[in-house]
Amino acid sequence: MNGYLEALRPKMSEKCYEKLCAIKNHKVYEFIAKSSDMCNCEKIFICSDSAEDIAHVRQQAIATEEETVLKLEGHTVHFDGIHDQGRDRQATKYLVPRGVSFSKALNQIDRQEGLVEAKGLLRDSMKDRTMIVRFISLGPPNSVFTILGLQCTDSWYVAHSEDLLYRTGYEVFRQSEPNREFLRVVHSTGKLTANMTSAEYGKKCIYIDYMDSTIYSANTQYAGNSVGFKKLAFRLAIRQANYEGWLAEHMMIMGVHGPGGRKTYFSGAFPSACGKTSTAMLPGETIVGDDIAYIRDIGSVARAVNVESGIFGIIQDVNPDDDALIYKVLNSIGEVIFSNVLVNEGKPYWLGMGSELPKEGVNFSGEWHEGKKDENGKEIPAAHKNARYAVALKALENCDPELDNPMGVELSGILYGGRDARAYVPVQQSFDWEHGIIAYGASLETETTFATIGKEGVPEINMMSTQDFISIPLGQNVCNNLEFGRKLKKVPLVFGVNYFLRERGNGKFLNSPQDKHVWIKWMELRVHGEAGAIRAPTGFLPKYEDLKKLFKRVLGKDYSKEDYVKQFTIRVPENLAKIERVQRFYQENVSDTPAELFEILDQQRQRLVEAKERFGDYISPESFEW
Ligand code: SPV
Ligand code: MN
Repeated sequence: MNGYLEALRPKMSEKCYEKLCAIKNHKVYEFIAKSSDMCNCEKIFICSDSAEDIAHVRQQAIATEEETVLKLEGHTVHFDGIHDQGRDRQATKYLVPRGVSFSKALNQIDRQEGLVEAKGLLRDSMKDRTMIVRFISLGPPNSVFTILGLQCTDSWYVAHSEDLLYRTGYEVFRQSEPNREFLRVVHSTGKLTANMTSAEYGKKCIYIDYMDSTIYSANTQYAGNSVGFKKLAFRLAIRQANYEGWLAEHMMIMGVHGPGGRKTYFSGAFPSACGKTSTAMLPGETIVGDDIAYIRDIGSVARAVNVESGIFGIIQDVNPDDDALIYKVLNSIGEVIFSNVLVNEGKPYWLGMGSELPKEGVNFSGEWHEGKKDENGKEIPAAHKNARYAVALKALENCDPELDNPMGVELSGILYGGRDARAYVPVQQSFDWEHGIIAYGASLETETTFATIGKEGVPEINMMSTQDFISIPLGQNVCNNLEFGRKLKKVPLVFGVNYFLRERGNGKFLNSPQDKHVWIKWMELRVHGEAGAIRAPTGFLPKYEDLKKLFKRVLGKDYSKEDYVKQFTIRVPENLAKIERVQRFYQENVSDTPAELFEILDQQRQRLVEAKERFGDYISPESFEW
């Protein structure tokens, strides 16, 4: 008899014990037993993913008041604490063994010290509570992409969210060989307030122990910090990908529908709240995933899967005009967990939903009325900007049929986009793989958003949009990306996009949110060699005539030459300043930066300087067209 199993038995029903015994992996028993011991839970619930177990999880989330039922069937709402409304960068740290050097830009703590702290915070955290055990398959099960995950949590809301967002994994664990590896997460919301939110937010800790493939999360409920398979397991997957020669990326995946019924797949990396989900959701296209992709070289072709099977999306600005598809789902019967919205008479409301909001209700601050102030005298909005919805992808009519293809989908293009008010044009194509990875991916600059706790609008470098999740030396990450493409026979085209370019002088956005649809259609044509381009110093730019046709066809809009010139003018001083900032970031923070990064940026600088000598500081795209 296994000692761990024996130790766990008194905390479980006979049924749960049987479910656990059916998994023949003693490391599973060991992790559950150690978590149970540390957290001192009263009971353990093993979720086998049967309809009955899944219903039980949902029902418990409601019974414990972590979620409240809304009017429409299948809808519930969950609130996180007022100080727990986004990913917490300060509280998220890598446990780094003594003597190992990690890039300065990564938040880290000595491993031993961090383990003592995390375990101290989790000690006795589940006294009088049930610990829920969930098994998950990251990526389609039984495929070369599959990574298994196991989470122990005391939050029924977290366990319920995992249902909507991930592929179930109990059966995969059951059928796996006894020594199958898996990622481990132990999470506790910690002490609770009367509103069922984490009370001790000052003691929040999200520690990543990559030596043991384990994540410790305490005193938080916000899904990005607590749903282990979202950004927590992602950090470990990036490390595994590094050793095994594939890529784990913060990318959406979508099928773009082109002429003659063809479908071409793209993946795209954007920092949080920079248009990733809305790109993947463009009407008329199909979505494979909106947040995390694993990409492998299979037969010298880049193939990608969605790690998840649902969306934990930002609800702000989801309205019938800008996001019709998801708006419909959020207003239909079916399972949805809303978080941090405003609730009034059983109905959820959010900012930018396209209709008026009630003047009172319940929100993340508790009972709310218009004009209510927080502890610093600041007015509390009706709903949080980072309010979200969780839905299964299969609930969407635009879900791509290849979602569960164990071989993934073939990527023909990859895009990188940030919140860049000043420099980059709305869309451009790189000269080659290396140029794209360095000038668009590694140089991705953005402004901080409400998706992470802290000040908004602070410009920063966010390499490949994975800066918050990279768990290997940053230079190594750049090398891995460079290497990956070099080995492919069919190299995806690389594009840089920028939905946030502002007009010089008046600061107005130069594009509407719908314009991204034109850019993606242009990329699709480029993949098939059906659109021309202009060779500018920063990449290939679209030609006016092609965009004009696309604006008409896709959006029914007339696209003026004047708008084109404003949007696609190469701003030399801004581009040179950007290169300076990127170089400085790597020089100061990333000791293992590959020389190639500096070379490619130097070449770009050179091209810009030469163009400036010929044409001046601000160069119309048409100057390059000959
Ligand atoms: C993001 O912030 O990038 C998200 C949401 O996708 S979460 O990671 O869950 O915070
Ligand atoms: Mn994300």
